[in-house]
Amino acid sequence: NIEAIIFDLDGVITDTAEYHYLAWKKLGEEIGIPFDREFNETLKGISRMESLERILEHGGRQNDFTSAEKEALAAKKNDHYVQLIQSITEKDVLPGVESFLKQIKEAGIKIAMASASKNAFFVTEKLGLIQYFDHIVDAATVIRSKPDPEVFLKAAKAVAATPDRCIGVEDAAAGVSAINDAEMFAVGIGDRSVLGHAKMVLHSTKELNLETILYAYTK
Ligand code: B16
Ligand code: MG
Repeated sequence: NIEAIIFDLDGVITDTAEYHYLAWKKLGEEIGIPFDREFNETLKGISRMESLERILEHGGRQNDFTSAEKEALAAKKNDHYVQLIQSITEKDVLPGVESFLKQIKEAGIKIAMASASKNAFFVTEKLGLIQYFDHIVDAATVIRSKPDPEVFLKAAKAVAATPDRCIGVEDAAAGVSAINDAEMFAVGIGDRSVLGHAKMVLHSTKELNLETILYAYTK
């Protein structure tokens, strides 16, 4: 029996990727590293500090800043981001997500979140979904980011679920790897060519359905 379903946030529950993009772009312009949407794809699901490192490398400036300066740049990006996410509402929940959460609750299965974002709690509150979650892992307590399974294992532990009785839902390749290494059942949302290592791949959140997923799990 399934004990918990553990969700990623950005790309699964809502599309904050656009806001992350705008915030990084603004910071990039401030330090003379312009980049486009295509490069931004490589930042999805990646933690704040790691994203900054990738941007600096992209601009050939990885050796130009001290670690204190890097902390300040990351904080500045977050200020831009926090400003943008103030306008998030229930309308920003991806299609099919809330009815899926309802199905899980009614089935008596725990719901947890394993996001790399330190703003996950705030965003979930803004989306009006906070009441569905039994636990949201505080990203600040996670030492090793995805693809490491740490965040998913922490989420399972918090809701007293056994990893092999958990389902993880992710939109990023690193996230699917994290779920696999946690020995959970991975459901990927997106492109099969990117998420082929997931046990089940759905094209969009509209296809999220508890019955179908439980069937695939038991098969
Ligand atoms: P923050 P997820 C990730 O969310 C985003 O995809 C990624 O772009 C972002 O850098 C990361 O959270 C950290 O976010 O700066 O708010 O702590 O996909 O793991 O839900
Ligand atoms: Mg994601």
